[in-house]
Amino acid sequence: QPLVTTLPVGPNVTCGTPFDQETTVSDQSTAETLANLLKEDRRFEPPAELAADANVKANAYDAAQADREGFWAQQAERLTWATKWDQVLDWSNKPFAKWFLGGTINAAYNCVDRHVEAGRGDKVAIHWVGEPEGDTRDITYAQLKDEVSQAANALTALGVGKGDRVAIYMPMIPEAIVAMLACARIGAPHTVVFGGFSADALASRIDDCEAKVVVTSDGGYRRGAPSALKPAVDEARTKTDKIEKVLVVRRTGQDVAWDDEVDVWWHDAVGGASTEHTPEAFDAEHPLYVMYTSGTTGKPKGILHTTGGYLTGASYTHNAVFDLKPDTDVYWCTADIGWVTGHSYIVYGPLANGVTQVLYEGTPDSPEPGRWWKIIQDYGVTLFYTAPTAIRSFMKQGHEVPDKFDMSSLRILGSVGEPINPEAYIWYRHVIGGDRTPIVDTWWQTETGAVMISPLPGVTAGKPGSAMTAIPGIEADVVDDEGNSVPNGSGGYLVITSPWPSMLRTIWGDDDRYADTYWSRFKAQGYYFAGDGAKKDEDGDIWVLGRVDDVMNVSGHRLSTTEIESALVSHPKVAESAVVGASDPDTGQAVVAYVILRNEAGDGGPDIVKELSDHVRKEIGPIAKPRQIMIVPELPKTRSGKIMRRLLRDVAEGRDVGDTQTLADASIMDLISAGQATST
Ligand code: 6R9
Repeated sequence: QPLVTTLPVGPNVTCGTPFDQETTVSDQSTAETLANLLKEDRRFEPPAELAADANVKANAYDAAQADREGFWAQQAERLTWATKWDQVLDWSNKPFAKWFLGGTINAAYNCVDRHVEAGRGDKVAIHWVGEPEGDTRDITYAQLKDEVSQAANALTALGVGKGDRVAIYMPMIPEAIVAMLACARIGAPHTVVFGGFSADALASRIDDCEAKVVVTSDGGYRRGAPSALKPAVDEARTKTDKIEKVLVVRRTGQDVAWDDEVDVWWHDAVGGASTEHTPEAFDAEHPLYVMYTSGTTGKPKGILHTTGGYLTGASYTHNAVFDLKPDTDVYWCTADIGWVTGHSYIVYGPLANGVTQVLYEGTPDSPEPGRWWKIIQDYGVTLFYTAPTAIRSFMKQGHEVPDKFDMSSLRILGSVGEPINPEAYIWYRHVIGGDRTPIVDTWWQTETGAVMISPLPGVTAGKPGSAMTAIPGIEADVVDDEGNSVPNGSGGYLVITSPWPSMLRTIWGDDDRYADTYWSRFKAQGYYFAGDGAKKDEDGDIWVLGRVDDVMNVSGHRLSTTEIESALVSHPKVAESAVVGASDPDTGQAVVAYVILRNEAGDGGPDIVKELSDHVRKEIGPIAKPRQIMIVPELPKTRSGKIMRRLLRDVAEGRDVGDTQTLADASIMDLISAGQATST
């Protein structure tokens, strides 16, 4: 079946209208659209060899459905428990779940010690690659165990006890992982704050979860130069009085201000500590970490994950989705540990599974544009996990850069963070994966803790742009306003219909906000509301369309920003685009597109705006034609790489651009506002 690119919704009809109402869009464009979409109707079957030897086969879906709790109990057996649970799930106090009741476990023991005890101490856990060339370190599981034990002893000596919160504000160096595991080992929930966040953002998070110790470093390397971190912690200390001690790793050797009462060098405190440390077993529901994420209001939400269920989810999904073969695979996830992807798919999932992985400190194109591909070549990376925004920026540079490297070791490619447009998917598969590698487009959230919807590389015939179906053990659906499952061919809201082990347990300190944000929208059904729009295609496969606030309603037609962006990016002159719905007196909302051209397209020529507008009309239909197209040099992104559509909407609607605190480079907004003046 062709991919349906416009949600089939007619005037005055909300989500969930059956596909046959598409007939309300009755002009020549429908035929045109379908013709174009047929071109996109590609499927990629799993390679036969991979399918034959896959960790998870097709029968897992039915088995999990037949006995969901039994299935999860089986997955929990991947871990080593000090005491086995006596009840898998307690869902009597909805929406507050408890998993593996009565079980006790230590997450750090599972990520480190047990591999050493099993005779794999000499196996490399981390191939660390610093940004300065040649600055590398290989760390075995035995060495990791010693360092984590030392750090656990050092944190204890600094007064950190079970239940105390520790903030971690670090570059991508091994000590960041050591610090996280040391916290887990002593039962002190960590809150990792991305190193790109400002002192204000750091202070407000520390304040909210009352972290008494901060682990940081003097700095890290970014774009060929040392960039400082410690000064932001010093500044944060002027904004919150919660911080008692600051543990500082010396990474760059740059000068740092020093307060003898508070600051402690890592190499003194950790370096001087004993490598003997006995991990304590904690209750399965003991808090493991708090990860802050932005919500619809200004105040970030502290998403709480607990120990047993979270680790079960991270370990199982990492094994299933990447078809992990721990003895032979070399895994690399390019996320920063400051985001949930770094937590679940650099630290907890991969280390619980005992893999060898690459950890890279710096920027993708430093000192040269092919740095990432060189790392894949040098370390023989087999499993690679990154984000569409990175893929699109590599597309901009052209395939000549990756073509210079031997990446034949790769066997599976992953994508996460936003919908991957078919153009990027095809480029990723072809240029990076040599047309051999399945792509797993993994949909999940900080809140879900682990992947929820994804192809399975040995089972699923992937469709470019679709996250496909919920993985075994997870039950997801697309529902209409009333919470009814929509028929195939229709769009609606993405929900998860039953609890899962790695689900968030609450928002730190705010149970009401937790219940309200995620469980009130479909309270009658008891569904988790993800905040994303999605559609089911004619096969019932799921296409995630983006946040529901990014879904536009133009003249009663529901359009996805992602779909129009995807259409724009499929034009040969376009490198990247962002689309927003701006309020419009005639049509309710109107489509406004911001476009970055490819280098080789120059300024695009005199008719570029018309050309692109016609292209969107041709790809999707006249309804999707942008009211305005602005050619811009950059797009405003959060530090995790998500396009800040709110700011673009402000520009499109002629408002002052408000708070840009989480913007990676605030000067971009000036460029865009200036660009608007010349292109409208
Ligand atoms: C893991 C992570 C969550 C939001 C989520 C959705 C978007 C993530 C996606 C995707 C389409 C995918 N998202 N993965 N959309 N396809 N494969 O990114 O967590 O930072 O909390 O973001 O990201 O909109 O709701 P988080």
